[in-house]
Amino acid sequence: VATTDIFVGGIFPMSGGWSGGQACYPAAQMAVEDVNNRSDILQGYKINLVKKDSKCDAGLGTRKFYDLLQDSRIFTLLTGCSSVSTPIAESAYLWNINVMAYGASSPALSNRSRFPSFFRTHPSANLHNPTRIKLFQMFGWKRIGIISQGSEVFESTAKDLRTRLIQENMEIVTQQSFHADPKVAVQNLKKVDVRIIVGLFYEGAARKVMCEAFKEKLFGNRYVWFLIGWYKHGWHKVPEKGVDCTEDEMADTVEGHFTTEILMLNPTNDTTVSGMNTQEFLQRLSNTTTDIHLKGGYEEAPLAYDAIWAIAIALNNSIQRLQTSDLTRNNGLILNDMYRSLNASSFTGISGTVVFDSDGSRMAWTKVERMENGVYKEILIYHAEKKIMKRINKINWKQPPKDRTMTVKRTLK
Ligand code: ABU
Repeated sequence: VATTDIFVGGIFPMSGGWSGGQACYPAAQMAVEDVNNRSDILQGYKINLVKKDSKCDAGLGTRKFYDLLQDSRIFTLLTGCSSVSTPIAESAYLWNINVMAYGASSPALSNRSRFPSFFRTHPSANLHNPTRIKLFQMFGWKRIGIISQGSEVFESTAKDLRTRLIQENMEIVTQQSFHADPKVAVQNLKKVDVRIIVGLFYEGAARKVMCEAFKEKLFGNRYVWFLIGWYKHGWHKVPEKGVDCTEDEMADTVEGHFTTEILMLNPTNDTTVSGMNTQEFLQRLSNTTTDIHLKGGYEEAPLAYDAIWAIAIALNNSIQRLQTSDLTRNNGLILNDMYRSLNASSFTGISGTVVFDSDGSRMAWTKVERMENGVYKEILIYHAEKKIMKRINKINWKQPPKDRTMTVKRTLK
């Protein structure tokens, strides 16, 4: 039986600030095979994933996008990394292209007028902020410092955090931003004696910041760092150009830090649209690449898998509705109809229920972990909208650190 080819462009960062393509590409490819093997979806069609590596670099990613534009059969794109997804999503609709990000957390991407044809299975990083604030409240911390990399993904997250901290009558002691070198920004944190610090940056920058924190002695029992939870396993041990701290120094510095992350795996073991449950998915994923659990993007792999299913289901509906065999982006028919289909999407995926809100994004639970004795320990999960918290493990400390120097009042006798 003759089949018609469908071409989906896939931009995967195989290295760089978030090397999520390492595990997300095998997951997306697995979804492509699963969809192609189904007889009840896109029957008579075969999806082909055309892979490009952006290295999580906005310039290179944009160049790869232009490469993909040379083929008019590409009317839908998968993207990872906010810094790459942003310039692509800002212009893709002008070429009648839909963008589905499996790995873009930037809150700024939740903006239909700026990104008219953008959807994402990856939730917005703003979801971390109510969780951070919940923890600050639990431990009585009101003086908070923020240090972020100068990129829209982190700046828009920091802006939302600021607003929420002010609403909760908390003090933003300082907000520092840096581009290539965080030295001065870390020194400034030290100057104002802030003890509770939220760090918003990509993984490579995290190594630089934590090495500077070591040099400034901004670690240990008196300090609490909140970092992002999607860095690669063992991220602080990876050598980084310009970082001269030893592995032991890095290990001492990151000991005791918290991470927040959005739960990306369906918490139930329900059968999903693919017929697999989450355990079966993880088992199959582990067969795709050696030690895939140590690769960048392992946590996000369910989002990449579900992104292909979201595209396939929407396309299946559009093809039936349009009764067309013109699967190019030339006339914009596919873009408009898929937009409608994606907006109406609702299915049980490996990452949970896949539905897109009016900004093309989704909601989810968050998880808090803490590094204790060099390994991450799950502390709790939190659902900000429902205000439900489930504690998992106790924190191993005698008492929480204070958010300020204690002033001892002496009484003269
Ligand atoms: N969880 C990975 C997000 C990467 C990014 O937003 O660039």
